[in-house]
Amino acid sequence: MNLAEVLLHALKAHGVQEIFGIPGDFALPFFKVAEESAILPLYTFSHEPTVGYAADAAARCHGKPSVAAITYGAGGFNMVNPIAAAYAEKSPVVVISGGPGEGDRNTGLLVHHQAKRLNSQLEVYKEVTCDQVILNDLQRAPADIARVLASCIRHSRPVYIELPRDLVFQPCAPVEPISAAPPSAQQQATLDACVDETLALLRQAQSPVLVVGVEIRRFGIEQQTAELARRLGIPVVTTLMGRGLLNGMELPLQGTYLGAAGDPQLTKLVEESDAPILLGTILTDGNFGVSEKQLDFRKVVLACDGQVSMGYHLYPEIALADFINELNSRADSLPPRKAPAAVPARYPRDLPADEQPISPTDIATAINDLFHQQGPMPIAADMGDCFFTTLDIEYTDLVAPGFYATMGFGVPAGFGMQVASGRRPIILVGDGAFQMTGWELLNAGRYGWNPIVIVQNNSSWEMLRTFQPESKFNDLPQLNYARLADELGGTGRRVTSRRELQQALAEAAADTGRFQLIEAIIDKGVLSNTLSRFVAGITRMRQQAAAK
Ligand code: TPW
Ligand code: MG
Repeated sequence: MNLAEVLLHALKAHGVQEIFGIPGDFALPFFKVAEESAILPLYTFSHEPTVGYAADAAARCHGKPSVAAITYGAGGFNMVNPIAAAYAEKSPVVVISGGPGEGDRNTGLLVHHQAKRLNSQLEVYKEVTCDQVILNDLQRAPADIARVLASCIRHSRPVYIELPRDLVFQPCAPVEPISAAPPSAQQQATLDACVDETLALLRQAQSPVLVVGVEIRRFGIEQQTAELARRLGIPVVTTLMGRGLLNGMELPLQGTYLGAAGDPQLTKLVEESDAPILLGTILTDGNFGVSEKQLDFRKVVLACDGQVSMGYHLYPEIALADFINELNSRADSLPPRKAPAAVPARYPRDLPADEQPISPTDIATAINDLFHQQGPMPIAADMGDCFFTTLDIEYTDLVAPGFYATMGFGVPAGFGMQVASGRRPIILVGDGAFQMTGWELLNAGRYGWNPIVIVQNNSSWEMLRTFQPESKFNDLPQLNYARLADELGGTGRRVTSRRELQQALAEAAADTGRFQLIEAIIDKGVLSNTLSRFVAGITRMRQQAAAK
């Protein structure tokens, strides 16, 4: 086998199911092998950010690494932001970049696409990946590939593999995957001490609460977490990024904690708890910032990033799964508690088919109605009010840049989702975000992807306007997105009333032959319920801060 085939087989053996990419001359040899060997399916796009977002979404969706392949320099630098997003939100994306070969390195000339040094791209990617390698040593390549792919899975974060273009066809030995080592005596002792302290805390606590976050999904331990919640008998909330976790499982789930932007009961439950146990919860301002001051971190047990912290103690090298499993096996030693009943989430239903203008909440309502008629569909959302709109939609598989909050994610993520799940997604996107990556719908037809895309068109960067209403730059140009859809190979419908919205959604759902785009005209200043509360919460906090 040659080096590229060795790499492709190793990817497959590590669970990778597809490659997204855009080639260039440094990457042409790898793409040739990828296409002709057909070891993994290859999907190409128009612009590199889409490659990164699609791989990120696919990885989130099937819980296995996914590949984003690009050329050196112009391609690689173009994809830094999506990989930064994947790093921040813990999505296991394998970046494969073509790279300069030995011959390119020794000419004394600058190589085209070279920014500063030949290794500049590697250096930049070191900031946004958890492991990296340039495969410039054929002897070491199999071990390096094994190490990097193991890191990707262990940390659930992106990794970077650069493939010098002149080594692609060189013979190479196959990769032996690394099997996880059993915990050392030292690690076991750390785990025991950590669980002892957690149980002691729980024994005394008056109002403990489990706050579960996105790592539970990334590491595939939702069942174990649900079991723990039942055994402990304490209420459970999810974070914004963890919304939809534990869906359909039997446990005392209370809802999604949103701080000042959320249900005040839930906010109180978390912020006044004397033992909040945060499992796999990335501490972000989106998750906690709106109320950060209220959460007393001296009382918090935080299990995330492969460690557990508690008050002033830090227990290193504890995998979340091990922590949860150990708690599960020892939870019976605690006095029994009776958790409150699960709070059934309530979502808006039964959109009136009238001539009223459309609000973001109407879009959520129409989608809920559709789900009740024909079953749920997965959703990919962009950043903008469309993201907050999803909070009024029933729990369903959702990918969204909930913490890193990058725009341009929605349409590419919908593709990644459709590839990974084989299901038709709904894509929610604002007009501003659509202007970044909506064009990629051009590529849907050739792969048979048929998402239903809902563009919330307010001719505005409305989310920014809510924070800074005086700025005229938040006005966006007018464009007929529905007509554009027809040009791009789909079917477009522009709707201005709730009646038209309902009808367009029914027609789009019925037409599965090509992608469907519904352009919903929304007046400026009309926000989703959650964004309204978010703005009100932040304004309140700013006023309080100013008054101090
Ligand atoms: C890659 C900053 C956050 S929200 C927003 C901007 C520019 C406006 C979104 O406008 P859109 O949605 O899509 O029309 P809506 O509902 O607010 O009208 N660049 C990137 N990411 C982010 N987050 C920004 C800028 C931003
Ligand atoms: Mg907008």
